[in-house]
Amino acid sequence: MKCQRKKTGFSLVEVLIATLLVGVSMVALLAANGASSMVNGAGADLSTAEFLVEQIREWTTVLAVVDPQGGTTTFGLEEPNLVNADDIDDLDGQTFSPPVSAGGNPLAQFPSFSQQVVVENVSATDFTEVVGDHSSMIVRLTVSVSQNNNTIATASWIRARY
Ligand SMILES: [Ca+2]
Ligand SMILES: [Ca+2]
Repeated sequence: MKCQRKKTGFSLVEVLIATLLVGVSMVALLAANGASSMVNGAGADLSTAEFLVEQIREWTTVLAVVDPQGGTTTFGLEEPNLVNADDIDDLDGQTFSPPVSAGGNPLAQFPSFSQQVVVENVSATDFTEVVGDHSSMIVRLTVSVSQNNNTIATASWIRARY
């Protein structure tokens, strides 16, 4: 008499295929997680850069367009140091590394970032046309924020001397 046993469980091939599929899924999940982390990191860096642009914007908001004492005699820093800056062109050509706050104080918590400031007089009819220092009533400020020497945010805005 022949005894027939019913097969139960999985064959070796089925187990190997299932293991392979689980492994491929795990690799895909890890890759997606890594890509997500990189995107989150880039987003955080960009947010920091925008914050640092805003610090310069706030600082210059309270500064005069031309020096309160010297007027248009000098383009650049008339004071002995930046702590005493009192007009916008005092910041021209400055690089702040570590970056500075709206009060001009170093922000040591961002050591890999720096702020570069350019101040230029531009045409009153074309803000993209740079003219001679103090030769127009319009000043354009450009702030670039870099991280490890890579520029990641730039912003320009206009101030008028009226
Ligand atoms: Ca000044
Ligand atoms: Ca000045």
